[in-house]
Order: sequence, then C-alpha cells, then structure tokens
Amino acid sequence: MEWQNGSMSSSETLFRTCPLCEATCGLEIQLTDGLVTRIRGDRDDVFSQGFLCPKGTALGRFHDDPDRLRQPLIKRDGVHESATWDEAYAHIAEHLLPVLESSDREGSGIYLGNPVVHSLDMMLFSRAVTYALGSRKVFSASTVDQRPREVASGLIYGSSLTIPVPDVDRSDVLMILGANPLVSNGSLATAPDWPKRLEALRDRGGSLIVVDPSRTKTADRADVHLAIRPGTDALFLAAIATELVARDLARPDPLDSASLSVVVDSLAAFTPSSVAASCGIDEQTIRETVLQLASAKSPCVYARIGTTVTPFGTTTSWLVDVVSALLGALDVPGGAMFPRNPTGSKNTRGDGPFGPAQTLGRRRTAVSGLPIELGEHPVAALAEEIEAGNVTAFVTIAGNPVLSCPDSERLDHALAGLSYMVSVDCYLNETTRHADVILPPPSHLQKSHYDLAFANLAIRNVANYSSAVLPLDRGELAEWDVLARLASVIGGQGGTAEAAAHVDQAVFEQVVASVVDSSAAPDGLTPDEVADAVADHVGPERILDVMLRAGPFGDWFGRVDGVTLAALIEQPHGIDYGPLEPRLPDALLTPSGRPEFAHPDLLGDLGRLATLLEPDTHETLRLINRRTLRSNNSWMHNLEILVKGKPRCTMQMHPDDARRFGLVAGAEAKVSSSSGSVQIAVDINDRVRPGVVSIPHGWGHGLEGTAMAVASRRPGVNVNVLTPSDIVDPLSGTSQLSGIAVTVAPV
Ligand SMILES: Nc1nc2c(c(=O)[nH]1)N[C@H]1C(S)=C(S)[C@@H](COP(=O)(O)OP(=O)(O)OC[C@H]3O[C@@H](n4cnc5c(=O)[nH]c(N)nc54)[C@H](O)[C@@H]3O)O[C@H]1N2
Ligand SMILES: Nc1nc2c(c(=O)[nH]1)N[C@H]1C(S)=C(S)[C@@H](COP(=O)(O)OP(=O)(O)OC[C@H]3O[C@@H](n4cnc5c(=O)[nH]c(N)nc54)[C@H](O)[C@@H]3O)O[C@H]1N2
Ligand code: SF4
Ligand SMILES: [Mo]
Repeated sequence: MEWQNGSMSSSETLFRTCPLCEATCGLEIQLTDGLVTRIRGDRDDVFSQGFLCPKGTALGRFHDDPDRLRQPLIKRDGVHESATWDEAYAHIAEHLLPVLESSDREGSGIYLGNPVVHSLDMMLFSRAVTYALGSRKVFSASTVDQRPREVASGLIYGSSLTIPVPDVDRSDVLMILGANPLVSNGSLATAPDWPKRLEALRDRGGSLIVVDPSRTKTADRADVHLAIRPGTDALFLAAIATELVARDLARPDPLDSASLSVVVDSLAAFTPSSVAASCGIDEQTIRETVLQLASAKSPCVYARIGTTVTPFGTTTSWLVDVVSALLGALDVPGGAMFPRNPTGSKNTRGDGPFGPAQTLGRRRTAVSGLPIELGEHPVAALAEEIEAGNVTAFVTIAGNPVLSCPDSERLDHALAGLSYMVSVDCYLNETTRHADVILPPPSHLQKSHYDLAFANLAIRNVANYSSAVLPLDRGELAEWDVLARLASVIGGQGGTAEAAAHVDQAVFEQVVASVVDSSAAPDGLTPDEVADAVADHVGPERILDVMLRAGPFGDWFGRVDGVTLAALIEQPHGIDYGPLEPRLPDALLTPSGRPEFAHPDLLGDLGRLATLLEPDTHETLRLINRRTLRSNNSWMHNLEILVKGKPRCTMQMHPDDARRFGLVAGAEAKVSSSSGSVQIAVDINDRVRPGVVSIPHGWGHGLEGTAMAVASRRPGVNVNVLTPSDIVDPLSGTSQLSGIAVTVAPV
C-alpha cells in the first residue's frame, strides 16, 4: 500500500502469466485501488523477460468489458435473461436431464474450445463435465488445429504428447513450415519473444528458411522464403528426405537407420524433380535447401498449422520428423527436442521406452465414418451428428464453433435444432446464443494460472504459477466451481457448493491414483500420504500440487528435494529448469523401444500422397488463413483497443489474380467454395503468391441474438462458411482449412 499525491490510494504490483496464447508471457500488473491501471511485460520473468504483445495488455479491458457476462443467462422465449446460479443449475437439472435420459446419455456431446488448454481450472475440471455427461462424443478445437501432429506422434513415439519442439535458441539453420510465429507468437513451440530469438539466430551466424505461400512477417525476417503451393508440404519434405539420402548427406542415429531406410525406399517416387511443379518450388531450390540443411551444424525443422490443416496433415507431420531424423537433428540440442513437463506427462512417468503397438481408425463416427482418434470425434462430424439425431444435448466450454469450425452455416443451423444446450462462456456470442443456459466464468485476471499443457511444448523446461490478480466479485463463482457444479448437476446431484466439493474430491482422487500407480513413484507411496502432504490446498491448486510434486522436478511429497506448489508460489517470475535435454529412448512407448518411423499406417498413406504429384492446372484459386496480431481466434474482437483502425478482415489477393478476376483494390468480391459464399473487401497485395488468397478466421460477428456491441460494429465475415466439412485428413479426421478451392467474382 502506498500514499500517492498525499491522498490514501493503494497501489500494488502483481505478476501473472498471460493466459491468451502459447507464448505464456509474464505480465507485470499494476493495481491502483483495486483497478488495473497498467499491464506490461515482467522483465524478471524467467522465460519471457519482459516480452508481451497488445493482447496481453488488453486483459484489463477484457475484465472491464461491459458485455462480458457476470451472471448466468437463461433463454426464455428465445431471449437470454439474467438469472441466479441456483436458477441456472435448476433449469439445467429440469430440462437437460430428461433429454439425456431419453437417449441413455448416448445423445450427449461436448465441444471443448481453445481457451480450455490455457486454463488450470478448465484443464482439470472440464473432464468432470465430460465424464458426467457419459458422452463418447467429445469434440474440440484439436481437429481444426494440431491433431495430425498428435496422431503422428502417437504412431512414431507411442504418445500423442511426445511432440518435438524446435530448439530455436541453439539451432543454426531453422526451417519453419506453415507457421508465422512473429504474429501468432508460436504454437506447439512455447517460446515467448520470437523476434528476439530469431534475431539471436541471425546474430550467431545462423539462417532462417520460411516455407509459406504467403510472405509473412516471419518470412520478412528469413534468409530464404519458399512460397510453396498450399497443401504440398508433404511432397516437399519427402523430396528433401530422398535427396538427403541420394547425396549421401543423411546422418541419422545409427539405431534408427534401418527403419528410416524403409521409409526412404518407400519415398522413391518423390524427388526434387518430381515434386517441383506441384510444390511450385523449382528443383534447384529444393536441392539447395537440402544442402543448406545438411551443411548446418544444428539444423532444425519446425512445422505448424499451415501444414496440419490440410488433407495430408498427419503424413506431413511424420515427414517433418523423418527429415529431422535423417539430418541427425532429432533429440539433439539445436534440433527438434522433447520437453520434460514439470507436472509430468505420459512420457515422464518412467514407463518407457517400450509400449504397445498403435493403430489408427479403430473407432469411427456414425454418419460419415470419420476416424475417432485420441478419444475425440472430429468437428467435421459435428453438424451431421446433430442433424442425424445422434447428438441432442450439447455442452460447449470456452468454444465458439460457429466461427471456428468448418461449414459453419450448416453447423449454426444444426445447433439451433438441439433439444438442449449449455455453454460455459464469457460472452453471448455466435455460438452461445444457441444455449439454453450460459454459465459465465470470472475474467482471466480473477483466476489463478498454471500452464499444464504448454510446459509440455516449451523450448525450455519452465514452471510458473500465478495467483489470481483480482478477487471474485459478489455473486461470481470460480471457473472450476462453475464446472464442478455443472458436472454435479449433470450427474443428478444438484449444483450446490457441497456437490462441487464432491466433484473436486473425485477429480483429486483420480489424479492421486495415477500418481501412486506410476512407475516413477517411490516404493510404498500411498494415496493417504499424498493427500496429507497437499492438504493445505483445495480445488485446482490441490491437484496441481500433486502433479508438480510427482513430476520430474518434484519433491515426491517430501521424500526428495524438489518443487512443491508452495515453493513455486514463492517464485512469482517462475522457475527455469534450463534448456531441453535429450530424452530418447526413455520418452518413447513403442514396441521396438525406438521411434517407429516405418509405421505401416504412415507408409500406407504414400499412395494417396502420390496423387498430389499430378499438379492441378494451377487455375484453381486456393484459400488459406491469415492470423493478425491483435486477434485471438474468435473472441477478442469486442475490445475497442484491439479492433480499432483499418478493417483487418479482408481478402488478400496477388495483383496478377486481381487482374485475372477483374478486381480492383477495395472492391468487394464474392468468394465461393463447395460449402458456401461470402462477400468481402479485396486487398490487392503481393504478399500471397499467385493462385492463393488469404482471409483471417474468427470474424463474422453481429449475428442476431448476440450481445457484443463493439464486435458487431466491425463484424467481418466468417471464413469458415467457405471451409467444407467433407474434406479431411483421413488419418486424423482433421478438417482442411488451408488450400480450399474457391472461385471469386467482382460484386
Ligand atoms: N495473434 C494471434 N495469435 C494466435 C492466434 C490468433 O488467432 N491470433 N491463434 C493461436 C492458435 S489457437 C494457434 S493454433 C496458433 C497457430 O500459430 P501458427 O501455426 O504460427 O499459425 P499462423 O499464424 O496461422 O501461421 C500459419 C502459416 O501457414 C501458412 N500456410 C497456409 N497454408 C500452408 C501450406 O499449405 N503450407 C505451408 N507451408 N504454409 C501454409 C499461412 O500462410 C500462415 O502464414 O496461433 C496462436 N496465436
Ligand atoms: N478457417 C480457420 N478456422 C480456424 C483456424 C484457422 O486457422 N482457420 N484456427 C483454428 C484453431 S487453431 C483453433 S484453436 C480454433 C479455436 O476455436 P475455438 O475453440 O472455438 O476457440 P475461440 O475462437 O478462441 O473461442 C473461445 C470461446 O471461449 C470463450 N472464452 C474465452 N476465455 C474463456 C475462459 O477463460 N473461460 C470460458 N469458459 N470461456 C472463455 C470465448 O468467449 C469464446 O466463445 O479455431 C480454429 N478455426
Ligand atoms: S504473446 Fe501471447 S502470451 Fe504473450 S502477451 Fe501476447 S497473447 Fe499474451
Ligand atoms: Mo489453435
């Protein structure tokens, strides 16, 4: 507390990790009289060292946004009205339970949105809701994002959590495919401050190769930009692999040579000359890229969403690792490495390197027979499963599928036809307007934070816990409490505080059981010993304490020297456990105890890949996505500070194409695909390669029944009207969002 200007005014500085994107920046938050007066980067944060972006500074605005829901809403006669928590949970009990019972709970479904993985409360308690629903129809943002990478990791390494991340800080030639970390701030590669890290790469004499159909901000920093044709990265990588071997430049770990040579033999059809036309990259350039990578001391290959949301997402992710392994750049400093998550994960529990054989496609969705991998239905199947009556009761937690998922007009209609829907969300938006009840979480600054998921993807081993910065207001519930009560109501036990405590206990016991049973647990560790050791905490903190203490840096409940939640709370800027260290073979869970590069499910896709060698006529215009710094998927467009200025939801088009289609700058174009049409302003711009247009996702606001005043004034258009639901990566069920065939015409 400080005296300011002679008057009594309290001021304090608190530290908190930003929960918005994978960069996990440390924020320094100034509170004056309990109000947020400034947010800036925490210079002492062990990982981000002061870096942040405009979204992080807007968290105070989000907290104050008058449209942010602070009370539950119940829809009556088509209109959402404020209600008490008791009324909201009673409504759910009265109306949802009969719908669930009428189908023996087979008709329930749930969508878990992107913010779930950024939240301690949601990571730990959304599964209680899923469990209570008894639903096997779980949908999430993963099948419009990274699922192919996870599926490939499951096959190659035996766990979908064993994802190689680029050791950017120690690499000397970094090749980035389908990612724009200078705008997205990184994904499946938690690394705050990419600008600084890429600058440092250059300062130490290294170079950056960016493979992207668009000359992005990241490509602006590159030594080489290869404007590949959308959807052809698998061809490009396959040709790199065969060329490395043909030139005798491959340097794999000798233990992997046999399986890699099976792979390379199967890739024989893919050479720089055979793929060049399809990729739109000439043969000589591919060969030079191979030489550049092979002559590097520490080459590193990193691929992201531009390569996963294509019909060959899984195969591409596999070939990324094949190329890394051939370069001798897998699991070595400066290459692609495997983090050691401080809260533990399937690959830190001491179970490896041997594990069961994995195979794909054993379960399939009812209507289209899409693969159900890692326990989740692809979102491409959501609309059709609702239309077929297979999903009648639906829950969304932190998701806005009406804007984020393919064939969204159809999905929007399907959601309107549900018998009952509940959303846990902070806005009355495009999706939640269909909900019978909306349960609001408090704002992010009112929640504690720990990145359970992103520590698994970070380029250094880091642990960082933040307490809530602001208290709950009267009548607000913590998000874990909202979810625990919802789980309890769905389970028929009512939505009281006591019922939520039972759910908390159940989730806790589940986690304790998994810890006590893990191969890493010391002899004689009992559930009671664990429970006694963490008795000072409740809710998510109690569970987090268990996970940290049983993690690879943990104190095993007092048995060894190591971290506890209490110790972490003492370190508001986080604890850095240093750069990544080689983790193979221990991190594996495979039949051979080695990476299974020659997995039959992956080799089996090469026939389909060969069809891409017949290039289309190049006449087809291909639509790709474009992220912008001040957006965060679909939900931060109600903050004036982030949306003011020039409209961002435009279609970028190369000048040659603009001439071809008779479009002039600023003109409106009608863009059509097999699933729908939108009308959008054209931005003629040579950043996209000829034959490619880009539109950002997450727009299309202002629909009837929403209540987001700022977003409605700058609605933009919903690009997912144009993404069809019937084109998926058949191995992972992931929708094609990049490289969509479209036609355009002047309006
Ligand atoms: N500002 C901002 N940051 C975000 C988000 C946001 O919405 N806004 N979203 C967050 C989320 S949820 C995620 S998953 C991450 C994603 O983070 P990134 O993976 O970095 O995603 P993008 O910025 O979309 O970059 C993808 C790039 O792939 C290119 N591309 C498209 N098709 C192809 C192709 O076929 N081949 C190749 N080689 N490239 C292609 C696009 O032109 C684009 O530049 O970003 C996160 N960060
Ligand atoms: N065409 C195209 N489509 C895409 C993409 C693309 O590149 N191109 N990217 C895809 C990707 S990578 C992703 S991850 C998905 C994301 O798509 P979604 O999973 O739908 O996530 P968001 O759009 O971020 O919507 C988040 C929702 O959660 C709410 N919310 C925000 N914070 C909280 C919170 O703390 N608690 C709760 N309960 N609710 C909260 C917001 O109000 C909003 O309704 O979009 C995908 N869609
Ligand atoms: S880069 Fe990501 S984590 Fe960092 S301040 Fe911006 S939104 Fe937050
Ligand atoms: Mo994402």
